[in-house]
Amino acid sequence: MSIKHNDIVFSGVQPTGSLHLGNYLGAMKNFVDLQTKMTSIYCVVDLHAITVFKKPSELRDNILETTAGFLACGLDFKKSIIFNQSSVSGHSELAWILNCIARVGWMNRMTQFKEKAGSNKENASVGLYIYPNLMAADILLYKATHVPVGDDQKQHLELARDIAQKFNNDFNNSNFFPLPEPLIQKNISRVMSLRDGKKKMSKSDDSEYSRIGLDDSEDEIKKKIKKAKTDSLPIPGNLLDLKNRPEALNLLNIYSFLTNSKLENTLKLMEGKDFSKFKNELSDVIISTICPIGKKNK
Ligand code: AQP
Repeated sequence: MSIKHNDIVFSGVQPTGSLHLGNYLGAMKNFVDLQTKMTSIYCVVDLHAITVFKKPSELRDNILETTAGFLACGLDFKKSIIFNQSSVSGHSELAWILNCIARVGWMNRMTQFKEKAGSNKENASVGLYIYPNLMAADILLYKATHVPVGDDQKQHLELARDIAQKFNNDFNNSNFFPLPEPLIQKNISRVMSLRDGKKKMSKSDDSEYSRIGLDDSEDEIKKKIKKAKTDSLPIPGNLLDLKNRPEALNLLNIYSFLTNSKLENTLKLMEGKDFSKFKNELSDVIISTICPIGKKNK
């Protein structure tokens, strides 16, 4: 990536629960790397968190916990701007203007709304439906050029670009908003649930066993990895044989990313092993990455 002097990075994390391995590998790790390369703005996006009802006391605790998680992961307030979204009224003000730019047809294509609203769309909040416009406002308010996010946010980033482009066209000012570029980790863009390899790891999943929390103890990590869903087949030697084995692929992907090796090389190294042995090694590499963060957070 070539960096220009006026590049600005922006990203946000919802205070909806404790940060997990997916948040860290998909987003936070990139936040930390970028803070020494360009002007960096990171936000705890509490207005996004209230699109689904939250008890005010729980929300307050989660805002503090997410901010502490930012610092424990390595964000440094001397290098990055770190703040809470609702303390800057410009986010909501620009969101309203962008609500008038975005088209209903565009919103109807957003897959995350369909997933989060589930079968009871009529009962979902309007906020959940137009959440991507607030996300566009978060980014465009600072004229950010780069947005580090997990792969699940790619569609929302594309929408932010469409909104910026339409605004620039409507008001005859082709450079008013830059078109923000997503920065998505190449080798691990989406960490999946430990209980279901087709669902992403998520803070709001009912099962604690679906995710590794950044403040989990060594014992908790070992227990969760031991219980992680796999299948009865041993580890294959090539990528093709991982097809239709999403849980196996997820664990092998996490191991490869954390050991800085290509998935193909991990498969060569682990070929023929059964998952119980591999899981011990996986626990060890997760513990050595995650536990130092958890200790800083205490
Ligand atoms: N499983 C994941 N793999 C890779 N990246 C992920 N991110 C989230 N889950 C994964 C990235 O983390 C950043 C912050 O996400 P967020 O907490 O603001 O919202 P989210 O994507 O909705 O995350 P959750 O954990 O699923 O929260 P809930 O359960 O509250 O909806 C984003 O860059 C996201 O891509």
